[in-house]
Amino acid sequence: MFKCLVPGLCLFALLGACAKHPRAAGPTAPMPPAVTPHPLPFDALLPLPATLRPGAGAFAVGADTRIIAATQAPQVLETARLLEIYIRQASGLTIPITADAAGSPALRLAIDAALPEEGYRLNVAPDGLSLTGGSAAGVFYGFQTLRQLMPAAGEYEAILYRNPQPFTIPAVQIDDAPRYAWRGAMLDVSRHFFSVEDVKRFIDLLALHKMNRLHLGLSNDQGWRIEIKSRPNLTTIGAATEVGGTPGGFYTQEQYRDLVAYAAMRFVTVVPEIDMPGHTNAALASYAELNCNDVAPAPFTGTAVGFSAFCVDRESTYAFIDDIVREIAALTPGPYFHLGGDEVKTLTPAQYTTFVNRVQQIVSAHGKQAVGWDEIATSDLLPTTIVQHWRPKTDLDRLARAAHVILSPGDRTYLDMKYHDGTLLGLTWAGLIPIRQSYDWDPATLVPGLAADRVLGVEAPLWSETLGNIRDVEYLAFPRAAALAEVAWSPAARDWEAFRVRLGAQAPRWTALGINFYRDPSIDWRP
Ligand code: TNX
Repeated sequence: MFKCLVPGLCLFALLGACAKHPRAAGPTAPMPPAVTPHPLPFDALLPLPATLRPGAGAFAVGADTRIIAATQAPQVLETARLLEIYIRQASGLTIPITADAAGSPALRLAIDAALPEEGYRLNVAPDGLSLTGGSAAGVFYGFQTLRQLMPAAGEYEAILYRNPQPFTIPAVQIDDAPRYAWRGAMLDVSRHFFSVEDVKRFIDLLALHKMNRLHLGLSNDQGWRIEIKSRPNLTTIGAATEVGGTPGGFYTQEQYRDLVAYAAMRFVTVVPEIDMPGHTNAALASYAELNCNDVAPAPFTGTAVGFSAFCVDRESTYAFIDDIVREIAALTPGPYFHLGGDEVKTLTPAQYTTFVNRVQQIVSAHGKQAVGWDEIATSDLLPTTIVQHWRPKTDLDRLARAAHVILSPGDRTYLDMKYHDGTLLGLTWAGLIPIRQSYDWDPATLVPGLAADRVLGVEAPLWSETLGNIRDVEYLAFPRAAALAEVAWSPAARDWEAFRVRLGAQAPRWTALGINFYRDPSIDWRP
């Protein structure tokens, strides 16, 4: 029987009583008993849905269950396929996907354009389940919620049971939509390089938490990570290194296209960043003419910042940037191009703003919307340019005048900060960031004077100076990325105690997925 053990969680479900959750009535064909217990099914939802009303009873997934794709939109069929795989892995049952299924209990996927675009309504009752999205994205997010209402065993790729084992999904109605449009993470593939497979896994983990932007740091002092056909030295020279002197790497254009397409299937938009005019040693080492003294510097494998810059007074620098932006824009279906702009210490303010003004024009000429770190707020921003806030206390008055802002305050969202003094990985310049600090804040009131409607959302950057492989990435990202996903998706009210319980409830799923998450001792992780 389902019991409401967490008052905070039941409170948000004001509209419904905590329902009993009896074992579902069996289908007509003889079946083994339902074996999968759902001790606290609604406590496993993260990010928290906007509204949830528990119902009575449960829907039993059994051998006669069908998935109905009421729309033939390819992306909905893809979600239907994910649902089918999940059920197969959780139960051993192979259930068909059909356009209709008269008489059979069904899981029905549909689109209703009257719902918010990324929103969905999930209705689970003993006689059927319907998941309706405002778009294919909404159906996908509804599936992520449904996934958290099904046994975590479904995350294991090996099929556990040889004999069909039905399970139940508790009756509920969930109406949900994101608070913010921009729910992102940034992965720095420059300081250390991560393979296409690693990045795909990272995308999967973002999508599970309903995040929809992957900002990829594709260049920095220590390495250049994307093939540019008109500038081959960037990969023959610039890509060879990474922090610590281990070999770097790069994505071919074909690999990058594949990555972007993989992300798009999961409703994640890739935001490519080429950081400039600073953080450019890898490019400067590849092409001598980008340096004012025409001397290419040696590759850099340390972690200092602020020492490099393009020769911004030369026309040839802009011809170079035009080549880069043109090629990357052509490979990137998403509307954004991130031009970096942070930590430039060797140019005058006038040189810096002239440069940023010009690069915004190049980005716009290639059909993309510019994004830049918050230093760019000193320039003449185009009406479309997005400013990414990162320095917790610097230039906030200028930031408050920007038209579009992404919030990545270093002291709350920087996934590369240590959790505590003893964390082996990570940095400390923005302080230690325990989970509660990532969770307990409101994007609408963070920057004094910044109108709430100028905040596009939240992004959690993960810089990779100290991260040698994807397991290290996961250790710093989880659980904080999940906390930030909730800050970006869920309504403003925060309930730390209820969140702790829901976070602890992720352990079986995250373990099944093999996530190397930090088991913070203040959280009661479920076995
Ligand atoms: C500052 S955040 C940087 C990066 C570093 C990071 C380390 C930002 C825009 N610039 O170059 O990797 O600190 O936390």
